[in-house]
Amino acid sequence: MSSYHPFSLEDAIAYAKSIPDFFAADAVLTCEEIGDGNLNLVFRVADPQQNKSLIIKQALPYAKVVGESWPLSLDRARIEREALEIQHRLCPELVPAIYGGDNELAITVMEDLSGYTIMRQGLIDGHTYDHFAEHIGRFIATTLFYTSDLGMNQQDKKLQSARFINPDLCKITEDLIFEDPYRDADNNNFTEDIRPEAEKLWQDNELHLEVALLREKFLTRGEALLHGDLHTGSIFVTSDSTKVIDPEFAYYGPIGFDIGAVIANLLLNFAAQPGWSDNDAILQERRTWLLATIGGVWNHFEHNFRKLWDAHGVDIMSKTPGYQDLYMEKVLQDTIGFAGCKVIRRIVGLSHVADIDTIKNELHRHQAKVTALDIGKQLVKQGRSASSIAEVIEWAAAAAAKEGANV
Ligand code: SR1
Ligand code: MG
Repeated sequence: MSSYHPFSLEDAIAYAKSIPDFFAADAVLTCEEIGDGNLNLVFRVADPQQNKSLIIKQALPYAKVVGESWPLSLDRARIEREALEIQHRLCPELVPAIYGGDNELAITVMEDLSGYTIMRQGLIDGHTYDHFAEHIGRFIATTLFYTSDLGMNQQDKKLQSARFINPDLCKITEDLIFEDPYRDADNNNFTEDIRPEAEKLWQDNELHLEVALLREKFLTRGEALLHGDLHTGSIFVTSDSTKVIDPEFAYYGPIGFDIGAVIANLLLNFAAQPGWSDNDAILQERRTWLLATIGGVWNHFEHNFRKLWDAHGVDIMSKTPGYQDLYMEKVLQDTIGFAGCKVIRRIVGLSHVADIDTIKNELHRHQAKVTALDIGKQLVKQGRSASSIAEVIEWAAAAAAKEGANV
């Protein structure tokens, strides 16, 4: 019989005490449940006397955001821990340290990042992070290159991909990102003011064709071990450090999906900024930073990925002149298309973003949704013919220039 049971605060303390060489045997530990995500319990266990703490994350057997009617496999906790271990080995300074875990209890024990801010909240609060593009571009390039057929033994990659079959979490993405927003689905979630825009999405065949092509890539292209849910709520930041958490959606998929996720969430914050900026100068300054950061994320990813390919590529045929350029062009186009899908799902799909939903001013909130949908649709429709990240920046700026005119 399985020993699984959702942890109480006392269970979390008892488990934390069993981690070798962390807390002193006589330490008096405190514990709080701090999980604010859609799926899991998160406990922070601390020894205030010694100023030491750790995090215990436990998967629930269902989606917390919906309830027990939406069962989810506990194996996602193992997948998350193994993905974190690979990512930490490849980018130790960009991923929290893992202290332990238990597959049956569906828990992972890891470094506490209490001194950090969740990037989504940091952006909402008006902060900018000048090292972020370099850090996340390097994280994505390194973790994806070394888990792909370009950077690892191709037979080992096949065996590794078998450890990351993640059907329940992939189905969430397949439904919530690549299907529901494009039909009148029960799980959709939007305010009535946005219904006309949602209905346009349901009837837009040109859009549906591009989404079907992107969905096919998500379903079939096992290019690299993705993080799988790389939004700004999965990234902790300080002014000079970045840590990526929460890869429970990890699976072997198309490289552009992770880069697209980061860019989509920067664009969602871009669309939201009139609701958070006190005056036009601040608005322009923040939006300029967001657009520069979008360019920087792609450019740092591309630079690092090409450098790794040239120096450490394991596939002889991939050295064929011209192949790398074609490959990078495909990744750019996928990135843009996936980013568009990820923007659209956060406006009409089940799960939204605080950047937009917590804007107090109703008109600003409505405008942010309209701007985001405008950008998202453009990205999906134009992604397949794009040749530069500068086009994304132009489309976002053009959508912002229309604000007020199309609400
Ligand atoms: C039912 S889970 C909803 C969303 O939360 C996660 O962070 C993923 O983005 C997922 O799509
Ligand atoms: Mg998450």
